[in-house]
Amino acid sequence: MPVQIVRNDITKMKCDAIVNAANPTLLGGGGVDGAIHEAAGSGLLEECRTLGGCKTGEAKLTGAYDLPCKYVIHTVGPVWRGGQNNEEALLKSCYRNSLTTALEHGCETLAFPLISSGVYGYPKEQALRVAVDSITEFLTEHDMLVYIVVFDRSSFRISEKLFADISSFIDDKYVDANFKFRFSGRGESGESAVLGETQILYPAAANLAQLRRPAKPTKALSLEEALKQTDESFSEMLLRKIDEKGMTDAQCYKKANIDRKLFSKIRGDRLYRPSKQTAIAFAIALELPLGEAKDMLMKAGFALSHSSRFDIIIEYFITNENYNVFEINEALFAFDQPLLGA
Ligand code: AR6
Repeated sequence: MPVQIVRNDITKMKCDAIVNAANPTLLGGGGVDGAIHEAAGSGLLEECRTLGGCKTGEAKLTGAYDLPCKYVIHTVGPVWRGGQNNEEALLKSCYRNSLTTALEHGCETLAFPLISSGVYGYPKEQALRVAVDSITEFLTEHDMLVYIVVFDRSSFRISEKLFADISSFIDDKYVDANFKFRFSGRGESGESAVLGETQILYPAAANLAQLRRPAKPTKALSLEEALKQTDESFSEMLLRKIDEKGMTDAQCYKKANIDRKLFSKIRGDRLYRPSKQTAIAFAIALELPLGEAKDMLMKAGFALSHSSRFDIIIEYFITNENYNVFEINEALFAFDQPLLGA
């Protein structure tokens, strides 16, 4: 997962490098800067004294001393002055310069705090959006695992309207599913509403049409032979859909926010069983309508259930044709659900 949003203290991150939200003197301060200097020990301040400060939007690298990483990249975010004073461009350049510096020093993993979103006053929601956009843009050209480390839940607040919309969508679906289950035990499609959505767990049994076909009076098949005869697998469907959408593999796995190595595994193994989050991330990246998304999930042995808030939130975004994996993750986070790919 090339960009992961995690809740942690950045001084505890075991990455090749962590980024410090510093000030132009580079001589320490409060917030994340204070925490990093305290955890690194006095050697960090001594090295910082030799650097001659740092301009807003730029980045400078030091050793990490007592921290569990190799480097600290110090960057200076803009002070928020209402948003009309080049704040966004300067914040983007903090991310770009820090990422470039990390790349130049061979870093494969890097952790950012939400730069400028504390003492410097940048609104957290907007700061998060700039962080995600800048890092995603960089990762379309480079391979790196980047964490955005948020300290408090308020960094991750979706708009009240979106929250209310999703809440009422969950209420509708949740009530709907429970009602059908309790009072009739059967959904409109004739299948048990709850069980019909959740019980199909294995790809070999996923194709109901195939199950309904009369059994051929042939000799028993070995398991391997039987598996070969199942319909198109998840991996095959994924590759076919990528071609149909005219995407490259890289465009697809990057949009899904899936690691290249994991994608290669899926590509190379026709019967690969991805996790539910991975399967959903691909369905989102391919912008599949709900029916096809469910079909793809079924190939991996999963379903979207109305008895799971996570599933209903995914359904909400697909139904509203919003396929932005980061926005979906923000909403999942706001509703205390696991994130896609995390
Ligand atoms: N780990 C992760 N995130 C943290 C941590 C931590 N240990 N501590 C705070 N945050 P700030 P800025 C979050 O104020 O806005 C310093 O004095 C915090 O919740 O550290 O860029 C410098 O010397 C917030 O979301 O940095 C500068 O003078 C985010 O980190 C000035 O503050 C950034 O908050 C820089 O201000």
